[in-house]
Amino acid sequence: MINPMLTSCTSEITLEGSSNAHVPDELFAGLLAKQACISPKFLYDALGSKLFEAICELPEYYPTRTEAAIFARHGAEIARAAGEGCTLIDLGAGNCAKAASLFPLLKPAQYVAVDISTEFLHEALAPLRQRFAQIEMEGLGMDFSQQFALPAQVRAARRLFFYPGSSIGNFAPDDAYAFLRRLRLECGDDGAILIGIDLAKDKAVLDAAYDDALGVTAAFNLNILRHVNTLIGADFDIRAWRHHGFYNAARGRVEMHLESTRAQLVQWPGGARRFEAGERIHTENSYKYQQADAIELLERSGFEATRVWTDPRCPFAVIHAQAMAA
Ligand code: AVJ
Repeated sequence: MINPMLTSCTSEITLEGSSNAHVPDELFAGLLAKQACISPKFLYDALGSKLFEAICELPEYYPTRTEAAIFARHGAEIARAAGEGCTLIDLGAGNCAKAASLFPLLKPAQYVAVDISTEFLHEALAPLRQRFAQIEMEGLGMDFSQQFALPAQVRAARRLFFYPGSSIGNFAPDDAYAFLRRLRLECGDDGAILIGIDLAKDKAVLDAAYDDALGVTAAFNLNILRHVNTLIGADFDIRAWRHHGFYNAARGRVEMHLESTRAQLVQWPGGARRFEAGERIHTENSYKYQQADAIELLERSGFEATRVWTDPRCPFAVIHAQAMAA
């Protein structure tokens, strides 16, 4: 059952609005909106990043496994498309495992791992520096969903933006376009993107992937409230909320919500919000694309698809696209 009122709320990662320093403002605005929402980027504190890692191990959660199989199967072709010696910029690097799996074939000159979950990122990067001593490495703890400027130590030549896992799905299509335009501006005419995009599929498969039997996705979603408690000193009672994750076929996206199981007041220094029993907080959208639409979106953004790799058993696309001369 979908409450159409909820869909007006933006739980996508938005491009406008506050910078990192204004995180609380962004949270207050979402919590006080008629249809309450929390940006999915707040799913990723140190525990949230670990819970997402656990999600990637679940039998129901197909994207990570499907994409990894594409990398394993077509790694040599991917490396040929990208070329050795690029500046590999990993957006939402997390545990850095996906990029690391490509290092032996891709042989990047520099690896730049970017993630909002700073502590988790630096823990992941340390062993990689040992294992791949010949690759120059940078870890950037930042929110790249906002306007971002890459620091001077990031090489300018042959930038390859690596955006795997269908993280692009967290943006509404218009914001995805704006985000990709920014990437196009951040790489020169010799730049490219290697992106993983989840494709629309059977509702039953999607529902199970975002509401798994073990309840790991539920814990991941509920953890956002713990994180918000830490960020703004709120007093969310985690036990009074219930996870929902389902495919909204009409909107072409998976949605995650948290439902209040009773009437309650949530307070934080300087504010409060009353929630009725059954009222929901929208925490994530995960858009699922048609392959042709994904390619068209990249082309409108200034990237020409050079290769597309898919999995015949599970619709998911890995696309290498070259910057088109401006
Ligand atoms: C990291 C945004 C790609 O949308 O599938 C996993 C996050 N949410 N389970 C996704 C997520 C619930 C994931 N992305």
